[in-house]
Amino acid sequence: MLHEKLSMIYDNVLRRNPGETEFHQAVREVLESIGPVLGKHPEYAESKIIERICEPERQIIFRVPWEDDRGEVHINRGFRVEFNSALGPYKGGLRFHPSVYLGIVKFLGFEQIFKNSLTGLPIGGGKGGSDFDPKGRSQREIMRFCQSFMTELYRHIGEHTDVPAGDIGVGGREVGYLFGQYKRITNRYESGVITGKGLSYGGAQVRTEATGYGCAFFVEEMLKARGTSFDGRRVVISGSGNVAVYTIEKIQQLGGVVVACSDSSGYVVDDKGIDLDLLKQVKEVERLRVDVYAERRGGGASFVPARSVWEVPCEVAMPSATQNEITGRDAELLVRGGCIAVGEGANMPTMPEGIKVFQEAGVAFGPGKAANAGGVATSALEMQQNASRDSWTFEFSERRLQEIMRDIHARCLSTADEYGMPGNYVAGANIDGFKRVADAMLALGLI
Ligand code: NDP
Ligand code: 2IT
Repeated sequence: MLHEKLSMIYDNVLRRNPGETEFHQAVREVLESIGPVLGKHPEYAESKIIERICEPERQIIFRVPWEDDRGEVHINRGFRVEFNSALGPYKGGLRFHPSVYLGIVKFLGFEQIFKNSLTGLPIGGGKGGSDFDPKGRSQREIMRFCQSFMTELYRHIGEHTDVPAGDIGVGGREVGYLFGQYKRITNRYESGVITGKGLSYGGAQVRTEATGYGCAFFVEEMLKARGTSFDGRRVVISGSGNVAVYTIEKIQQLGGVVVACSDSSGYVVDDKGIDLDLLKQVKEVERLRVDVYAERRGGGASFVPARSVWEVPCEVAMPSATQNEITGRDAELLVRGGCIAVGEGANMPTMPEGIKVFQEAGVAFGPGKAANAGGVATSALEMQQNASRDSWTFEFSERRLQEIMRDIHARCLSTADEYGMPGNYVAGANIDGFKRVADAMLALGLI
């Protein structure tokens, strides 16, 4: 339930941003958590900090024309929402997926403000992308699209202004093409303008692995807080992209058994545990669908088309595909199947009804803002290395990531305690993330 003042603010957000349902959902979740903060800090309400946070500092929408391999012209739409720069340059990924529209970019940008704040590093919040569908496109088509996208985006970004990275549909290959075009247009080798770069041209160790590894570390902390661990536990993961693959890798190192993963065509179950080398070969190298994994794996592994992976019983669930993929019913199924912990690798993968089911059942629920913050945190470490023209070892970088995830976990718990909601990671993450941004905004005057 919303505090009266917050309810008015929320109604205003609905009125000012019609049709942007994912953005409404993301705002509502934060507003539901911060009621108690307003009681303690009337100065936030007096200076309309919340109304200001809900309004992006700048929103850019642009045309992206490109030609496919047959010479046909296509027009896509590009977006960059520069949401909040109180803590540092706007920072957040780019998503290329046909479902992208302003409401998706704004929900992601809004969440990114609080996530980035939680990392404790000097980064503001932003997000961008396009409704371009990379599926089935050749390497040259992808390159031409990235070049056209950057030909407009370059004027809005910079290492001190706005620093994009990857998200769905944007990985190392796309970041390379984007950076190459930025460098060419500006005639500047400005490494810190984008993160997720390849190791041969300014990328950082562990950035590729960071979101998945970080999410596994976060869930390990939640399990530890309950006196248990991943050891021998049955884990189900959705997706089989960047976040999913490196979540699986770290969970296997921590002793968990990942028995299922998915993509938009369906899911695979492999009770002996996913063969990660095979999964990487099929998904990362050959860019094929998960059914090919089941086919090549043979005995024991099977592919289930067009169904939700959440029907597979598990003790730990790690949604790592997309928003709103766990419904209230999925959550009930998971709880009945013995699920004790959920770590959101994806952004907002659990619907509000699902979160309620998990929390009421006493499941340790790690929201995306906290659990998947390792990706952007390691991006900030990449910016740090670029600024000092240095590069750190894999071991050192992974240690930094683990410390950051432990710190986020501890702050979520202590903030939830302080506000009388022990064990509520959603409240802890939203309140802690909000306070740091709000304090910076107060200090900076009316911005
Ligand atoms: P990838 O593009 O590498 O992988 C996405 C995976 O999710 C694919 O398996 C894809 O299947 C599946 N997927 C995507 N959209 C849908 C959909 N609408 N329905 C069903 N399955 C879908 O992206 P990432 O792994 O980078 O991102 C996954 C999630 O993690 C996103 O929510 C992203 O915002 C979040 N995230 C990513 C970070 C990063 O550093 N990359 C950092 C923090 C969060 P298919 O190929 O069939 O579409
Ligand atoms: O959702 C996210 O945090 C990301 N896609 C990563 C953003 C980044 O700037 O590394």
